[in-house]
Amino acid sequence: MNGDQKSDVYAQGKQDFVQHFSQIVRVLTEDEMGYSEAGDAIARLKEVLEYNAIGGKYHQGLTVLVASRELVEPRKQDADSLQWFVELLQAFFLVADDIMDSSLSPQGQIWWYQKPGMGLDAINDAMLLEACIYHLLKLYSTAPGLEQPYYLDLIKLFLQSSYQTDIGQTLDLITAPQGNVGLGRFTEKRYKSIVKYKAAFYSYLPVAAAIYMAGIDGEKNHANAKKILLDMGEFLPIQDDYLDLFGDPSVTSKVGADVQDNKCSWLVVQRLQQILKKNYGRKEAKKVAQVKALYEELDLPAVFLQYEEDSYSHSYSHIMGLTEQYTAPLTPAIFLGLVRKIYKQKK
Ligand code: GPP
Ligand code: MG
Ligand code: MG
Ligand code: MG
Repeated sequence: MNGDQKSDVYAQGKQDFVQHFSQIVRVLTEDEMGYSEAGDAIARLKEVLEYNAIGGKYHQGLTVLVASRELVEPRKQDADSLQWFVELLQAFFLVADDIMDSSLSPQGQIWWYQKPGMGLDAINDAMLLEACIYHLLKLYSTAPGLEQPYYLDLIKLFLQSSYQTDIGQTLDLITAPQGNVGLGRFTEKRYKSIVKYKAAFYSYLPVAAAIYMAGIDGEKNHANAKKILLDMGEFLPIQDDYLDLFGDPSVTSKVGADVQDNKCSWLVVQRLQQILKKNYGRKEAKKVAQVKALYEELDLPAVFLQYEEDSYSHSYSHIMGLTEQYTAPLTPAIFLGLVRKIYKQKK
């Protein structure tokens, strides 16, 4: 399938997809949990859904559609609804992510959390969006004629994907502490872990959902899909990091702030590596000085001192812990002497 054909499949599905949204809202708003007093909350939920789940690229939702078409066509109504479940998860992550990242909005647009008078209430709205997924799964799984064997698999899949994405968001946030710049954190290894958890597993979700819906059994299919998608899933966040600084806000509909937010972006990781590649392993004193300056900027001397400290205490307690097992002539003194000699050496 070439790129044009592929985007056609996405474009063709989009209209039906958007049209089906009203049904999702209807199902959610008609079900007032039997409590008419909850009406005001349901009205708020409708507003949250319409503001946050509509207007994006629907990439995740349409991927469910495209993947289901390639597999066995499941029951139409089910497939249509399910595509929206992944979009609801996306909407939940977006609302929460914008709060945590203090995202700036482009001209003429405001994010949900920025609405006047909103404040921290937006946190609850994000939670509502997430709860809708499981609420809908429950409603659909018990609706007469719609009971399907794969609902439990889907619940597990959504829970697992959310957990992994949450872990990824945690890594993303703790690697970008506010007001505490430390370029040393921005390693390729850390970057890979962040994107693996926050985005790569997430890109497996729509395809896995389609596989379950199509009733295709087997660990092997899931394992294969996961392998391919985890690899591919690394690209999207890299593109997102690039566009954060170099994208045109009128096209991307967002204003980047990764630099201001101290984020472990692909760009900073690349830049640090570039400096090393240019200067490392060269004889010129200037290049050596560049490497040293970078190391200082990365705070590596402090990293070393901390390592020395930790390693010393580790060896020390290890030796002391084993004391009882020693028999002469192998006394702890031999090891302690050695430990004291090698640590804190100045040459
Ligand atoms: C957040 O990264 C990305 C995720 C949590 C993956 C789930 C999908 C979403 C689109 C939220 P980010 O903070 O760099 O995203 P953005 O640049 O869109 O704020
Ligand atoms: Mg963000
Ligand atoms: Mg973020
Ligand atoms: Mg980003």
